Amino acid sequence: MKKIKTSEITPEHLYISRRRFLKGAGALTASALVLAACGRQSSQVTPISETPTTGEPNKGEGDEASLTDELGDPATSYKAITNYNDYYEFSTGKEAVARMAEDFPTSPWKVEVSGLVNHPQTFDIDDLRQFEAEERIYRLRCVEAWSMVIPWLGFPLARLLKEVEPTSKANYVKFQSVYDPENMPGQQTLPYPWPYLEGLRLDEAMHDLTLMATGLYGDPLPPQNGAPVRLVVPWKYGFKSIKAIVKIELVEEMPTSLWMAVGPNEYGFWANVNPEVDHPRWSQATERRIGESGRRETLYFNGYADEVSDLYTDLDARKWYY
Ligand SMILES: Nc1nc2c(c(=O)[nH]1)N[C@H]1C(S)=C(S)[C@@H](COP(=O)(O)O)O[C@H]1N2
Ligand SMILES: [Mo]
Repeated sequence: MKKIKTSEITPEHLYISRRRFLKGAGALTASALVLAACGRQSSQVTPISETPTTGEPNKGEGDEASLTDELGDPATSYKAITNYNDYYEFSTGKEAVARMAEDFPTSPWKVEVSGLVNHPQTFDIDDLRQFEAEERIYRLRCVEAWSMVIPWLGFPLARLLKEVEPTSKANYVKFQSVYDPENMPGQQTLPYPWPYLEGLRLDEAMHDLTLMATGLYGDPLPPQNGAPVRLVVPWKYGFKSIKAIVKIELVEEMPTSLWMAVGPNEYGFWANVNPEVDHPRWSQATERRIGESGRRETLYFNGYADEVSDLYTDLDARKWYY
């Protein structure tokens, strides 16, 4: 296997923005949620309770360049992040999702955490908002070879898992999205084994980069991006970052994700971004960064190799993907 150099560990502060938000981030209020669901005009944006040290998050056209990831690449515009979405519960049309998800009810909402844990617990979404939210500016690399830079607001999944205490038998974490065909037209029309399921190995789930995201650009997550809470695993292809989570289960065996059930040769369990392992139907060597012209080279582990490659010393390089 080709070993990735881990000599230069990226200090945490390079990928964690210095902007921190108060417990229960005041942004996540019912009124802000309503605004997020009613379309966005800058005059309507509810200010967050604690003003970020870098000033109000930039969501206006053209202002986003002031926000960058740790590689210096500008955050993708709020408009693109919220209007170009993969969310098959609504539609396969990326530009149709935002409108179709507009009225999707995300409150009340509960997340059940169960399985091989000492303290199973069902969290109300408001309880989850008590986990101190921080801003993480991550690259998102879709398996279809487009990418974005997204300023999430959220908390490391590890914090939640520590509260429920996985037992020694727990090897994997299984995530389940909401099943709500009445409000999700794709669940009626698309022939997939709903609900959307995903999984991580326990050490991947406990990694500090693995985020439970509740917000975007300092505001609550809009429905099309997975409100009220979704996973973000930035070194894996985007389909691992499951939206609208209602259940998290600690299990012994590797779970079968929706995409493994649908196309095991195309969308495997590991799905680590790897420019050297092509998708059976297209190259993964380069990608199209939304908002840019031309293509850019895809990075090993989507640019997070220094942080995560040690998790995979036992895995064959090809398995990074499959
Ligand atoms: N429940 C659910 N989660 C999902 C998906 C989906 O169709 N349903 N699509 C995935 C894919 S393929 C990608 S690339 C990302 C896109 O996230 P974004 O729309 O917030 O950019 O969400 C992932 N999470
Ligand atoms: Mo995707």
